[in-house]
Amino acid sequence: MSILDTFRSRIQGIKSVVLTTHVMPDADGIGSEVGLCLALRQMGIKAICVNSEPLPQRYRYMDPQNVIVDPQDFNLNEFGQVDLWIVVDTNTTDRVAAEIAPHIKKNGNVLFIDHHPTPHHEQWSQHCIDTSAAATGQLAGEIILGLGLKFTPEIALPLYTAIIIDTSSFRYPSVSAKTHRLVSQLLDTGITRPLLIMASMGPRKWSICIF
Ligand SMILES: [Mn+2]
Repeated sequence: MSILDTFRSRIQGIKSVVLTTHVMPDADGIGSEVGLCLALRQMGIKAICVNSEPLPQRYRYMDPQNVIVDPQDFNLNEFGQVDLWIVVDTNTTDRVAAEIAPHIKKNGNVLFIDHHPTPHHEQWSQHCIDTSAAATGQLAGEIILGLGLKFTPEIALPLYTAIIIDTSSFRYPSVSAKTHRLVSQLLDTGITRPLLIMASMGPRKWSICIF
């Protein structure tokens, strides 16, 4: 079953999703969960992200709608039933924060979206895992397009950041034509690339850029 078909089948008929990522969230984890969360909301699904650590200052711009909450602010009773947990950029609850992992295990309905190898080969078909993808953000973007949803700037910016940081600005061999095709559609939303790079990577001295 393709990743898109797997995702589609897992969200079929569901009303609520909680997303999270690995401990010490990086740009790929944050970007993928925010992009998917906003896309799921476009579909009328109640969605929120729960991270155990606050967003680093340099990544705050990736979540202008504050879809990420910390576990203290996430009241399961208030949120109601969780139909599905989505974990991005890792494929094991061992790498999910200790405050969050028990909720996922207790619920049991979990979908991993990831590009890292996993020892649990038998579970690959049940999850959205593609080790050839340059970033989880690439997988998330391809899923969103595959569902027929439109990229908004608020979806595109975190996904673009995820890809650019995880590929170290398109330097790794995992970057493919598919990566660039997706990125072109992200940029078509009008997101501002130079500001983004400055905001996420910090200032660079000209000497570093030139030499
Ligand atoms: Mn990644």
